[in-house]
Amino acid sequence: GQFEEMFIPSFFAWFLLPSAKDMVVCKSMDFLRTLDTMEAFKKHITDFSGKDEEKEVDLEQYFEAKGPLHCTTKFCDFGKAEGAKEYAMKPAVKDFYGSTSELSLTALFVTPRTVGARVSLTDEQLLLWPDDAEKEAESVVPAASSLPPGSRAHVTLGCAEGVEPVQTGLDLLEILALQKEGQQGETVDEMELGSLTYYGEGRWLLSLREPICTPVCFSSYYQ
Ligand code: 2AM
Repeated sequence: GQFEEMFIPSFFAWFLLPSAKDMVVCKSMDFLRTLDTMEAFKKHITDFSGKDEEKEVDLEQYFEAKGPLHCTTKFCDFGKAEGAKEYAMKPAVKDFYGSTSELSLTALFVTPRTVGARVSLTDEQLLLWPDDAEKEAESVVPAASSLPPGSRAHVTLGCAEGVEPVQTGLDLLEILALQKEGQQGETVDEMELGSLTYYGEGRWLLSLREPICTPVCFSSYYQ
């Protein structure tokens, strides 16, 4: 019949509930505001300003937030993405659809392209994580497929002008790949929120002392 064909969404995700969204935005804005006034950041300002060493960078203005805050599980592109239909039909996806849980944000990161939060998934949440999410990034981040499942999980908090949100997960994987290779980065500061490390080329990671826990609903987006 006419209702049998399943309409596959743009993407499946855990969506932050409205009550939690403001708190997360607030904390990330606080972080950006602190970061761009730090001497360590100013030392590497050309990562963000291009050649101009004198230029001030206002990170709050630099990034633009887009759409509802969420952690994508599977980008489906209305069924056009590889594995979209298989994912939509997974028993776990049906079982958990519309259910609420808590996401644990364990780090904030900034690059010249994106700002995001790293998400540490629970074993139950990993049931909704696609097997090939990390491997799909291999052409951009060669070491991605050797990272554990869920490594790519993140919330995009903002993108620089002209940058698509898919970049945020790739930026996170790049930092995790550097860590795995044994690059310690340069721990620049103990901030109130946690310890801040610089990985070169404008890549900053703040490991949160206390994870930010936020209520979410597993659902999908059709626009
Ligand atoms: P995001 O998960 O980093 O925010 C719609 O474009 C959503 O799907 C965005 O949230 C975006 O990035 C994510 N997205 C877009 N293209 C993607 C891709 N090729 N792989 C994974 N996620 C993608």
